Amino acid sequence: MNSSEQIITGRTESTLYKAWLQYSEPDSSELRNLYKGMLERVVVEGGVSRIPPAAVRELSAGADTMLGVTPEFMDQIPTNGEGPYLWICLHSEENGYGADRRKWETRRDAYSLKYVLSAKEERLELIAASKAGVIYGIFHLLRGISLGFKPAQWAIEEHPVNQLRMINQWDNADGTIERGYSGRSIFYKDGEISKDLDRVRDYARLLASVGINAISINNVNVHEVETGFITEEGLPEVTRVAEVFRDYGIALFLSINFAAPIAVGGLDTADPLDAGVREWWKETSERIYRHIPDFGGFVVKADSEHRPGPFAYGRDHADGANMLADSLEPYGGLVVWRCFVYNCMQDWRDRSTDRARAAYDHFKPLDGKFKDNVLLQIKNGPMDFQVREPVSPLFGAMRATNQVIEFQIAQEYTGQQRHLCYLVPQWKQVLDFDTHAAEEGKGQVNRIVSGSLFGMKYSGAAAVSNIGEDECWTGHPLAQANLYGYGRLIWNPGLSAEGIAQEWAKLTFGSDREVIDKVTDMLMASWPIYESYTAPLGVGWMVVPHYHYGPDVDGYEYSRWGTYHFADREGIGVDRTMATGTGYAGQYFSPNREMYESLEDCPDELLLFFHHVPYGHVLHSGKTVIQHIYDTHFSGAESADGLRESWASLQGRVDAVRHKAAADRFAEQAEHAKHWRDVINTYFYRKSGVPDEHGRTIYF
Ligand code: GCW
Repeated sequence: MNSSEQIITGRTESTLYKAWLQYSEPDSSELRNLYKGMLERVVVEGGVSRIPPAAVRELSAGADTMLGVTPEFMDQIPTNGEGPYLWICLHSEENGYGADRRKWETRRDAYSLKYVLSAKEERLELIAASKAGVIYGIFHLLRGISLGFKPAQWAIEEHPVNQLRMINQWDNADGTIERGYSGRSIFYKDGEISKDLDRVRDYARLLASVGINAISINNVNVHEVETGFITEEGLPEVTRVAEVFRDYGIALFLSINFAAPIAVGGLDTADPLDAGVREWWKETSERIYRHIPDFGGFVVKADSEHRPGPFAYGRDHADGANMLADSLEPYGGLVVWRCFVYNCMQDWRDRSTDRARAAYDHFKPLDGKFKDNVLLQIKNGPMDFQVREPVSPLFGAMRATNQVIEFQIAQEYTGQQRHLCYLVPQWKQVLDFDTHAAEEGKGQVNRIVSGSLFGMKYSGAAAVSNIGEDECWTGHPLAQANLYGYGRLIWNPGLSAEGIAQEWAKLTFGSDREVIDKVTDMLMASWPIYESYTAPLGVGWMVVPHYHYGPDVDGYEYSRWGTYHFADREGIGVDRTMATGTGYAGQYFSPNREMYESLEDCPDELLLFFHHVPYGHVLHSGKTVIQHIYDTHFSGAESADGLRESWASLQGRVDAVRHKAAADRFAEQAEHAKHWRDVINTYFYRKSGVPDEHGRTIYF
């Protein structure tokens, strides 16, 4: 067995499985020779035992796969003076960043990579502030070699912008995954944690390679078996998973059931102010840390979509979160409390309730009431991961509360990994959005979630994963770009979506320029394409209820979920203005609130999120709303077919297995986009009676 086989513990041979860790060699023979020499001799200051075994394994596997060399690890600089070498130095606590640094300090994860050439020697230096930093540095080194970095490019000083860089699994113990589109869970089988965690280890490698440092391993809707993970019986199994992630510098979190004191604690209440309940959580945290000393903490969905929470006892979210935070505090644990709280039993006849308002209305009044180790996890938009939403107005509204942004890598409403929808441009747009919570140019969402704007103690991002047991992990082979891109973007929100796409394409498919360019273009075009043939102008929903794949324009119209478009024969859209609507626009800071309030200034792509307008309303683009709907749906379906053709043109340039896997998805997308086109166009033609200016086929 060679070292790369030891490390890729799952299916060794498949390009689908290896994702972006293919490790193809650099094109130029000069670079190959340089790096071969460098990776053959690795000097570790203080000895190889100082750096994490995962770093040693990754370096060995990467050097072997990419360059066919086996590194020799040494304690001392070679005295024979011959040839280049890699030098790794891990700062100790004393000469590093101080013994009392916080666990989630971004500087803790810092590293530098520098090329040094002198008369005496030639070496590449990796200096890291922590064990995790060594792992990140090694992955960066391997990535750079594979991307063909020249020596001069190694002048790198890195540390992440966000402390908490988290993944949320919505996996259930029965092996299903809520909103999972890539097969069954890699974590659970038959009601328990999988015996074989090899695949989980390979997942940890993928995550660490893009800088992820935290993972919650069970669904936020916590069912019976998972409620027991925090008991004496459950913890030994959870500990096995924690060990796998610990190796790669990733902290394990659990989603907990707020009613656990009743469900598994034998108490008759879960009231957060009850002394017995508080004591039970204290004992529970103590027990968890006995098994998992570096446990990250709890993720909590409470009083949301029928999950239990503090409301049942007349308490608020701060009471609930702070009780848990008290129990975790002695160990440095965190409570990640989700803000996805709204009335999911709404009456559609009631026009005064607006689901978009809910998170702000619930949480803003509690600003400053949460303990230091509580972080509020806020979905990027006020509704629920639609193809287009405004940014949640909660960002910036709370100045004294730790905040984490929540994205969904899983494409629940964006094609379920059967359609291509590269979401990094959407996330980037959200992070770049200026909330105007601070003076000109300083109120961007990314400054709020990084904690820098308000000087918060904890901060970061979390995202719902898109992986499962599929050979390619993500259903659609190109959906791997979303997982990769999430990690890269939250490590450094300054990166461009296009740069990330290019980097991913090259690492994944090798150095064929045509493949890289075409795949990058396809990724970059994919979100606008998906938007153009689905729900128009920010109105959202229009999907098959519960399932969320495919069009059903009125599917959520008369339901209890608070998700309406109000289309009638005159017009469409939700009036969320302060003047005549639900007042939601008023949750933003000026001048955003005025921009959204005004029919003239509201951006086209969000028009129907904020306003109810007649079909003849003229957009900034110069088109009427109805003609825009027809035009985008015709062109969107055509562009989806264009994606299929672009991919077909790469046949022979991408290996047959991956080509076929993605080609099947593109064929489905092209067909399904036509279905979307026709359902939406017909619906609006029937409602409005306005024909298409260009006389194209609309079925009626
Ligand atoms: O998007 C909705 C999903 C639910 C999910 C919920 C949430 C885990 O449809 O499946 O439940 O959001 O975020 O809690």
